[in-house]
Amino acid sequence: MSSRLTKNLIELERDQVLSEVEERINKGEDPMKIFNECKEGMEKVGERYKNKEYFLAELMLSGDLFREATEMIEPHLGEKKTEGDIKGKIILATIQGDIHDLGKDILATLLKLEGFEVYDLGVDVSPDIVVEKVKEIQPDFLGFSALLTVTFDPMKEVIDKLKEAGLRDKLKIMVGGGITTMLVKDYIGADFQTIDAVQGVQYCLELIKSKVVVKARGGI
Ligand code: B12
Repeated sequence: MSSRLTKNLIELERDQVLSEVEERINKGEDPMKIFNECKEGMEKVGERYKNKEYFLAELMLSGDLFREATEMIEPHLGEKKTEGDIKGKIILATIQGDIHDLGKDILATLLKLEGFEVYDLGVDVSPDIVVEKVKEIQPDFLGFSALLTVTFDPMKEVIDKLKEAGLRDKLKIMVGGGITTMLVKDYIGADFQTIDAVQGVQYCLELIKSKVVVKARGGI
């Protein structure tokens, strides 16, 4: 059963959504729980759009409302680590043809809170720019956020070009976003897939931890 917050988001009841978020934040409730209820609402809005009950205008309103709600939630997610704690570098991008960025932005916030240095290339980014940035920044991770099926080939193109340049094995590649699956991960040649930003952060933390252990033991 969906919560009242989820239902109000589906119905695009802006005032009710924002006042409930504010109230629950002030009561000290887990911000990720509130966030996930909003996210569930967005999935349902997407279903209504698919079933032609909603149109582009409603999709846009839901995006704006979700952004407003997450802007209220974000400051309560935790303490940002200081510069000395930087754990690793990550490039994030929504690839060419896709302008969805709500999920990518929340992932960026969570990664920064854990002490990662995040290079967010934005939306509708061409494959060549991603490849250039990987060469320049030499990140530990590359994360694609994908909400449209048209992104699969350009994401694959980036990974193929990284292979050609001999850079593929120097970083781990994640793909996330509502429409992604393990099949998408395998098709584009990524290492990890999820539709949950927290799991993405967990994946990065675990790998960085094992890298530090290998280094401490005298490995690479
Ligand atoms: C809001 C929305 C919009 C907004 C986007 C606003 C914005 N600034 O992002 C607007 C109105 C602009 C929009 C436009 C369009 N949209 Co739209 N949109 C949505 C909707 C309803 C919600 C998406 C969303 O933000 N969800 C909330 C976030 C938080 O969830 P999320 O992105 O999945 O992210 C979470 C995780 O997946 C994870 N994550 C995300 N990225 C990553 C990356 C990594 C590395 C990791 C580890 C984790 C991770 O972290 C987040 C938190 O856990 C979806 C429905 C759906 N089911 O997703 C349709 C949907 C994605 N849109 C769709 C469509 C068709 C369109 C349009 C083509 C419509 C049109 N006719 O113009 C355009 C495309 C424009 C373009 N070129 O990109 C379709 C896509 C169908 C498909 N298979 O390709 C969907 C699925 C709706 C549907 N069911 O038909 N849309």
